[in-house]
Formats: sequence, structure tokens, C-alpha cells
Amino acid sequence: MADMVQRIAKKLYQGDIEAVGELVQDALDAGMAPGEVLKDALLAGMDEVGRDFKEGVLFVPEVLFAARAMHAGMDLLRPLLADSEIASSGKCVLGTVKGDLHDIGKNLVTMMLEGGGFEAIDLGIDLEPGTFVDAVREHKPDVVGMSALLTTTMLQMKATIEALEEAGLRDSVKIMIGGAPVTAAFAVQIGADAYAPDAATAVEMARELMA
Ligand code: B1M
Repeated sequence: MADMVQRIAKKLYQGDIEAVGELVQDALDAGMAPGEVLKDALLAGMDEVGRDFKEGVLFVPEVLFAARAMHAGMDLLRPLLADSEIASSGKCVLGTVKGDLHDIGKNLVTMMLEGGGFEAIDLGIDLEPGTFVDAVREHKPDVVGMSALLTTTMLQMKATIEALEEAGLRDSVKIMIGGAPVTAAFAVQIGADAYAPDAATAVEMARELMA
């Protein structure tokens, strides 16, 4: 079984979507518990992808392929996992703020969060502050994530936090922000709880926010 786990994690790291699907099915056929395949093979593999992405060993395309391979494995496991086994690390809603159409980084963060065991609900791009407010009411997330790539739109992060305050929802969530022009100092300035410079750190920060 240990060999099988390592092979799945290795193929996931390589972004081999087909092989991950086949190997996960083989592991299940061999009697491995779905929860074990998830934790020991898929999540462990994605953790390694996250580490190497952060250290500059892997780049965006490789991470996207690994995330897709993760999805291929998850598609097989999801129907088999008991609710307790699939219990997520936490729930995040995230999106790109009003006026901003950039979504590559946000998509990567979403996929890495899913790879890290979070339930990640992607709200899309060009989101009015009110859309975040509605999403918090509807999904009751632990973390709200905002992405901005423009110096002009990053100010919408502040507007969104204010909208959450006005709706009386600010204290029910943790807020994480990111995107090329965003900094840790800006996060403090606008009252966000966390800033992540990249998708791998976003997973680490989300875990810290849950702690
Ligand atoms: Co635009 N664009 N763009 N663009 N674009 C930039 C951002 C820019 C820096 C290019 C430049 O001039 N050098 C510049 C912004 C300048 C500024 O504000 N200071 C710019 C501009 C000006 C514009 C337009 C205004 C151009 C125009 O029309 N005149 C226009 C604006 C449209 C709009 O949004 N309203 C525009 C349009 C576009 C395209 C549509 C053509 C396209 C976007 C396609 C898409 O996203 N679907 C595009 C692109 C691709 C870029 C660049 C080239 C690449 C962005 C990207 O995807 N990077 C970008 C230049 C650059 O960054 N080199 C540029 C890869 C991605 C993986 O990185 O998004 O930084 P990034 O995400 C990282 C981290 O930031 C972090 O993790 C990610 C992964 O590690 N992160 C988070 C991101 N979100 C996070 C959230 C978190 C945590 C971490 O928590 C929730």
C-alpha cells in the first residue's frame, strides 16, 4: 500500500491526470480506504507541490496540472467518502474584486485551497462588495478571500471589508487578501486578517486562520 500511495503522490506531482485516475482506482480496488487515499496520497502530494511552487522549483503551469490531477482523483473518491472522512479543513469563498477581471492567480489559489483540503467556493471576477456579503450570508464560510491585480481595484478590498462590517458579518469570517500589487502592510491598513503572496502561502495562511 505504501508503494501505491507514493506512486499516486508522484504522478500527482507530475500532473499526470490519467495516471492519477488509474492509480486511485487501483488503490481502491486493492482495498485501500478512500480517506487514506485522500490524505496520504492526494493531499500529501499537493502539499509537496505547494512547497516546491513556493520555492520556485515548480511554476504556474505545473501547479495547474497537478491541481487537475488532484481533481481526477477526487472525482473517484468523493462518492465513496463518508461525510466524516471528507470533513474539510474549512470553508472559503473567494473572488476577484469589483472592476478587476484578472483570475489566473485567484483560480490557482482556489485550486490549491481545494488541494489543501478546504472547501473553496469561487465567486468569480469583478465582484461588487455586496456579492461577497451575499456569499457570506449564503455559504457561512470561515474565510473570505479577495484577489486584485490592479492598483486601482485593490481599494475595492477595503470597500468590501466595510460592506461586511455594515452588514454585521465582519466578525463571523477571517479575511485573506492577495494579488500582485497587494502587500502585508496594505492588509493591515485595510483591516484584513491575512495576506498571502502566492497560492501555496494562501493555503498555509488559511490553515493558520482556522487554528
Ligand atoms: Co492585466 N495587468 N490588465 N491582464 N495583466 C497586469 C496585472 C499588469 C501588472 C501588467 C503591466 O502593466 N505590467 C497591469 C496592472 C498595473 C497596475 O495596476 N499597477 C495590468 C493592466 C494595466 C491591465 C489592463 C488595465 C490593461 C488594459 O486594458 N489597458 C486590463 C484590466 C482589465 C481589468 O481587470 N479590468 C488588463 C487585462 C488583462 C487580461 C484580460 C489581458 C489578462 C487577464 C486574463 C485573466 O486573468 N483571465 C491580463 C494579464 C494576464 C496580466 C498579467 C500579464 C499576468 C497576471 C497573471 O495572471 N499572473 C499581469 C502582469 C504580471 O503580473 N506580470 C497584468 C499570473 C498569476 C498566477 O499571478 O495573479 O499575481 P497573480 O497571482 C498570484 C499571487 O498574486 C497570489 O497567488 C497567485 C499564485 O501564486 N494571489 C493571491 C493572487 N490572488 C490571491 C488571493 C489570495 C492569496 C494570494 O487570497 C485570497
